[in-house]
Amino acid sequence: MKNIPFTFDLLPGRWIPTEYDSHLKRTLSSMQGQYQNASAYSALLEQGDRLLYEVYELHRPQIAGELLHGVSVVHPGLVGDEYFMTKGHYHQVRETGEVYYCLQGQGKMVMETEAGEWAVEDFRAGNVLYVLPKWAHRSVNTSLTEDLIFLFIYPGNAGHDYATIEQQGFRKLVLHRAGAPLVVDNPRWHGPQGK
Ligand code: PAN
Ligand code: ZN
Repeated sequence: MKNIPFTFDLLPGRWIPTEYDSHLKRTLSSMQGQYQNASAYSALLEQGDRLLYEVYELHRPQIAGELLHGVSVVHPGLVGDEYFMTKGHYHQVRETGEVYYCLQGQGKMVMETEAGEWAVEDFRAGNVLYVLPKWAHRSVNTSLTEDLIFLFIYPGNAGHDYATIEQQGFRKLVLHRAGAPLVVDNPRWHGPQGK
């Protein structure tokens, strides 16, 4: 971690920061229970623990005032008819938002709140997506051939709550139907009290 002002480059066509402190790789086995089609999930896992997405982060202190940032790459693929996607999370400190800037590819950001609202917005190269405070968010790559790549920036004190989504899932799923993404209700979604 640097303690003087610094720059790095994001180069079109490569889009991996020229400097980063950590490189996280998430594979299929870390998504147990998140895909609707459990038998498709098991069958794919038997063929190998596929790499679903990668996160390149620049480390900063995890305190209010700092801005944590980096680049994520969600690879293309399907589990049954559900696209490769990130785990998704709420921020531990609910009153913290996040800015996403799509560098390459296409996808959907699936979002919802604990108050019952939901939204699904497009990722397309060059667009900026603002995730409001209190909204859980998951990035879905809806291309079957190209990586979805984006820059993210969020407050240093945000923290991550993965457990809520691991337990209840998202209200909406994005499926590959008739050659295109389709947003449908998640039949297995249940709220905090099983609602
Ligand atoms: C992003 C995400 C990143 C990976 O940096 O953490 O894209 O997704 P998951 O955290 O859901 O695995 C972000 O939203 N940070 O707050
Ligand atoms: Zn986030």
